Amino acid sequence: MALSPAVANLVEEYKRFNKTTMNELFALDNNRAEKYTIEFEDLIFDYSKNRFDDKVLSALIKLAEEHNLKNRINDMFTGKKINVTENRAVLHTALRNFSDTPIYVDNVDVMPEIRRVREKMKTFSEAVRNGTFRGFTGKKLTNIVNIGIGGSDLGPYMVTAALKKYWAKDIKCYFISNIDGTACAEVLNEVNPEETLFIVASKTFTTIETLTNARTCRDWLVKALGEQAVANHFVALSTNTKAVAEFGINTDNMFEFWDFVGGRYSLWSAIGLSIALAVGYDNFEALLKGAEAMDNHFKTAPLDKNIPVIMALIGIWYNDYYNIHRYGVIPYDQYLKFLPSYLQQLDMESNGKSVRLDNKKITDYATGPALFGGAGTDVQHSFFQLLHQGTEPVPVDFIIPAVSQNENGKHHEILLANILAQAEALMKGKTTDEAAAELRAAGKDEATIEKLKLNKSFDGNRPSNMFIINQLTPYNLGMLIAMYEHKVYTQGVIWEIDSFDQWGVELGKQLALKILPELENGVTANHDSSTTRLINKVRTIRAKAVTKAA
Ligand code: G6Q
Repeated sequence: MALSPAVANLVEEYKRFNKTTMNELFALDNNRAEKYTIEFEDLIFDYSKNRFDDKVLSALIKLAEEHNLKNRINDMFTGKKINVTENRAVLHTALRNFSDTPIYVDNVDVMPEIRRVREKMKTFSEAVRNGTFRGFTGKKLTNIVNIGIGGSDLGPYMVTAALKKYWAKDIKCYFISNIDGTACAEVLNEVNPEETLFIVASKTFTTIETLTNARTCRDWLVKALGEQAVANHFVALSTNTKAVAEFGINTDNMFEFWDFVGGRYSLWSAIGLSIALAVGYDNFEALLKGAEAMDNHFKTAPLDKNIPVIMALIGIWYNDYYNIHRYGVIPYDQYLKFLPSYLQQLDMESNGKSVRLDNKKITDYATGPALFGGAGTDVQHSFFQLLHQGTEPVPVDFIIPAVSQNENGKHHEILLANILAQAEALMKGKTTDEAAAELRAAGKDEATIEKLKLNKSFDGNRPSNMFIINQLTPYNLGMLIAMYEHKVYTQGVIWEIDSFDQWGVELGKQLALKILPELENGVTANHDSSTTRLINKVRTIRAKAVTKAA
C-alpha cells in the first residue's frame, strides 16, 4: 500500500533520527525534561527519556491529525457507533459523566439510566456496609465474592486491591474467575455462608466460567441455608435481565449496564459494585470523578499537550518504526501489583487486531505490542536483566506515588530512589570503558577486566515514561486508568482498527465446547493428531485416577 504523507514523513524522520541517542539529546538541551513533562492535577508525566526530538514529535502529531484524531475522540464521547463490528456506541466515559450534558445513543439520552443505576449502587452498598441489608439469618454481610471473568473481573480485582487502604475494616473481598474448580474451592473454604454476598458479574450472563462458578456457589449456599436464602446472598450485574431471572436471581437484585459498555471498560459501571462495597460509594464516585477529569483533559488538551495522545504516539513510534513490539508497565506500588494484568487485557484485547476498519487485512504495519509487567522493586530481581541487557529494548512505563500510604522509616525513599535509578540506568547505560575503570578501581587484574568489561557494560538508550502521582487515592487511580484507556483508543484510531471488539477470544471457546464431551465419551471430531492423542492420554490418566479414588 502507498504510504500516506504522514507515514512517509515518519519513515524519513526515522532514517534521520534513529542513530541519535537520548544521552546526546539531553546533552544538547538542558531544558529537555521541563519541555517534555506534562503536569495535570496530581500527575506528573515525564516523557523526556524517549527517543524523539521536536521534529519527530511534530511528525507524530501530524500522523494523529491525518487520522482526524480530534474528531474521532469526539465521536467516542458523543456516542457514535465506533465499535463497528458490533455496531455499538462506546460510552464508558458516560458512566463517569457528572456534568448535565446529555449523551445520546439512538436518540435516547443514556444519562438518566446511568444516574439511576449509580443511585441504586449507592443505596445498596451503603445498606450492606451499615448492616441494613443483611444475610438470610440476620448476620451482617462482610464477605464480598465477585464471580466474573475477563472484563467482569480484572477491573474490580485490580481496583479493590489498589484501594485496600480504603476498605471498611470488617469487609473482605474475594474474586472467583477461573473455571478451574480450585478458584471456587479456595474461596468457599474461607467464607461463611451466613456472612457472604455473591456478586455474579457477567455482561452477557452466558459465560461458561462465570455461570459454572456461580452455580457451584449457589448450590453451596442453598445446601447451607436453603433456597430462600438466595435473595439475601446473590446479586447480579448484567445487561441480560432474562438470563439473570432464569438463573434464579431476583431481578430486583440486579444492577444493569448496557451494550455501550465494553467488558474491559466496565469497572465504572455496575461491574464496580464490589469496589463500592469495599471502599464505600463515595470513594467509588471519587474514582469515577478522577476518570472524568482525565476524560476532559483528553477531550480538550491540544494534541501536543495531551497525555494519552503523547503516550500513544510514542508507543506507535517504537512499534511501527523501531519495530519494538513489547511494552512493560512497572508500578512501584504494592497496591498496584495487579495493574499490569489489568492493562494487559485493556491493551492487548483492544489492539491485538489485524483487520482494519475498512475490512482489509493488515499486512504492512504492526498493531498492539505484547504488554507485561509487575510491581517494582520485585521485578528488578526477575525480568529487569532483559530490560537492561537483552538484545531488544523494551519501552517501559514507570508509575509511583510520591507519598506512600504506608510511610514507614526509609521504605518509600528507597522505593523512589530505585524507580528513578532504573529509569536513569536504562537510558544512560554504561560503556565498556566505564565498566573497565570500575573493575580496575575494585583492584581486578587486566585479564579479569578484559573478560568482564563487556558483560558489565550496558547499551543504554532504553526508553521509559515516568508517571508520578502525589498519592494513590481513588481519584488519582481513576485518572490513571482512564489515561490508559484513552492511550489505547488513540492507538486504535491511528492503526485504523476496532479497539472495542474481541473476536479473537471466540475460536478457542468453540473448540473447547467440542472437546468437552469428547473428554467423557472419546474423540469423535476430526482433530489434528496432537490434539487427539492428548485427549486420549488425559482420558486414560483420569480413568485410572477415578478408579483409584473409588
Ligand atoms: C472484555 C471482554 C471479555 C468479557 C468476559 C466476560 O472486553 O468482552 O473479557 O468481559 O468474557 O464476559 P461477560 O461479562 O459477558 O461474562
